[in-house]
Amino acid sequence: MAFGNTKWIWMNGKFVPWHEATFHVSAHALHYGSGVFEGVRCYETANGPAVFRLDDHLARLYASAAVYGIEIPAEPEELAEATCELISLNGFSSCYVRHISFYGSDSLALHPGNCPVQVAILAWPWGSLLGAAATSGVRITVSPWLKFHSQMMPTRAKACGQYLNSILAVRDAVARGYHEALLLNSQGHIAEGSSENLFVVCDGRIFTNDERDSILLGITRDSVIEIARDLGYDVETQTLHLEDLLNADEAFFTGTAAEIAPVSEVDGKPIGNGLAGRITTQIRNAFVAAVAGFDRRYEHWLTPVEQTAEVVI
Ligand code: PPE
Repeated sequence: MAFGNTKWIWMNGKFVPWHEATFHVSAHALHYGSGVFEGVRCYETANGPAVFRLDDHLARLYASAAVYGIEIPAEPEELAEATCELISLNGFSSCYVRHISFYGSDSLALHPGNCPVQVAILAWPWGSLLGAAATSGVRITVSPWLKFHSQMMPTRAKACGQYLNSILAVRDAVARGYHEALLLNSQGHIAEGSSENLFVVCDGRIFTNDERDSILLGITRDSVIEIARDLGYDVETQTLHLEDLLNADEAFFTGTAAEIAPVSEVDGKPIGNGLAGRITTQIRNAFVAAVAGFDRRYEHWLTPVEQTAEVVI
């Protein structure tokens, strides 16, 4: 399993051993994807592990939940505290964290009615989603699947069932020998990767799209915009056309799981010189410094994980 040596899971207010963290097969979310989640990273810093932009991720979790009427049975402060305790109990110095809240078991009518809302947190060590391609360059393909329009399902919400669209796209891309898919939206403009936002660099200026093009508003995207501006770059949000990407000097993906990954080619056509670009590398280095606590300007993005002594079950 990819989950390594995770010992503890936090579930509905309690820490439970990995093998006991189960829900019933009649859970509403299993059948209909009626849940919301977050992916967060915890990084090693000189002062111990620290969670990157935890409050912003939790704010998005509650906003996603509100869209689907999911009343998370815990306060954000409780989830924040549980996240840090979970990381500490598992003894991780860095890891990926998944918060999930969903409709459990009561009825399988589509209207979730009285299905109890469940909430859980998992943590496990996870390197960059795109592996070696995150350094050498990600080879992407324009997906035959379109990103759903935000009037069909709100793309700002990070909801479980919405990811079937991404799964179709990434499975197709990998089956055709690419690392990742790029989804266009119903207007034919660039939306995003299956699990990343896209930036393009042209003549020293940086461009990315926004919610008007049916994307998830990524927290890494937001961090990169701030970091790039602090580095003195002009960052503009506007609709991106496929030609903008094909003619770009550089392009890169951003996401919690993928972090910052240069896009080296699109359907076999190299972007720029087909290597990680200079500006991409500069932003990536600044991001790495920020998450590791080396840059005081971004310290407020880090929630330190205190050492927890024991589990109270
Ligand atoms: N778009 C999509 C569709 C998306 O799923 C993500 C994150 C992003 C953009 C970037 O958002 P942010 O992580 O806040 O910068 N995808 C998460 C889960 C996907 C996966 O595990 O793969 C993630 O990166 O954790």
